[in-house]
Amino acid sequence: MDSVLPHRAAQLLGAARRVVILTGAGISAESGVPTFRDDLTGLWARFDAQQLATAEAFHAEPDLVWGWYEWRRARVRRAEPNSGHLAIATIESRTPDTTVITQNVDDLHERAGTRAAIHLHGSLFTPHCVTAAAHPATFPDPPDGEAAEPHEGGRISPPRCASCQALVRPGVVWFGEALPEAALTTAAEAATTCDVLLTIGTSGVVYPAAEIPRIAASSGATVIQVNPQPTPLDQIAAINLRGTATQVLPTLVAAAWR
Ligand code: BJW
Repeated sequence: MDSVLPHRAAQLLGAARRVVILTGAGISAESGVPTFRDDLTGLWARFDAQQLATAEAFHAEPDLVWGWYEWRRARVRRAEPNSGHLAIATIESRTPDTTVITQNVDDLHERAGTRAAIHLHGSLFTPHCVTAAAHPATFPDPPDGEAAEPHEGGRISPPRCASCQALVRPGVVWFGEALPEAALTTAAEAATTCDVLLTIGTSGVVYPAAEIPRIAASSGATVIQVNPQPTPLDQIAAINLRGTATQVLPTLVAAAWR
């Protein structure tokens, strides 16, 4: 991490009245939740996440796709928020006009104390049936413990909707599907009016989420990026902090409110 820019980033963050924080899979990586564009591990390495996360894949092979999501749901239940998630909750407590927007389908922001994260891509924990009515589905959590988890690469039949008997699908947004309208509108409005936007752990290649930092930059906000790797957002970020979420965020927050 550059030694001058973190100081400037901390000054800007500490002085900001309105903050937007956009997170991607990288914020949860150090909690043991794999990022989306890393290679899948073990048996899942035979598949491409971008191909599994589609309605077409679910309709063609519902057991395969549901099995993948059940495996991920169990893995997230076992994960704990990391110091990056906790630092974000601290920013909210210091700057009440903070909006946390996440592309993640896990619940680690909530478990770290974030009050109302906007989930642009839905949640692993809100399955619903495939019909237009989208009846919510409830079914038991998988049993606790790694040994009891759905096994990697395993196929599991999705349940049927209690109301209409249609297949139940994960409550996430797949490619080609519309994002929840209210969530997207609120996120875009917050980006238009913030002083500082922190973008953390996202590759910045999936739209319309990748538009959010661009909206903030073109509305006059300072964009600060936290990512160990370069991304297309480097060009619009005023400050690029090259490090992982747990390396950068606790230090940044401590320096902002020293
Ligand atoms: C660390 C780290 C550490 C690692 N610390 N950092 C404009 C242009 C081009 C295409 C489009 C466009 N507008 C729309 C599109 C099409 C498409 C799209 O964007 N395609 C592109 C890929 C080309 N978008 C859509 O289809 C969207 N829908 C849509 O536009 O609908 C229009 C419509 C309107 C009205 C009616 C109908 C339709 C939907 C997008 C949905 C995305 N869904 C997914 C799956 C969710 C469910 C699931 O999880 O299974 O969301 S795809 C996947 O990508 C997932 C993620 O949320 C999303 C973003 O990924 P993310 O979070 O950035 O993760 P990674 O893995 O890519 O990156 C991790 C980063 O972390 C890396 O940079 C690492 O370096 C970093 N990192 N360790 C900090 N410790």
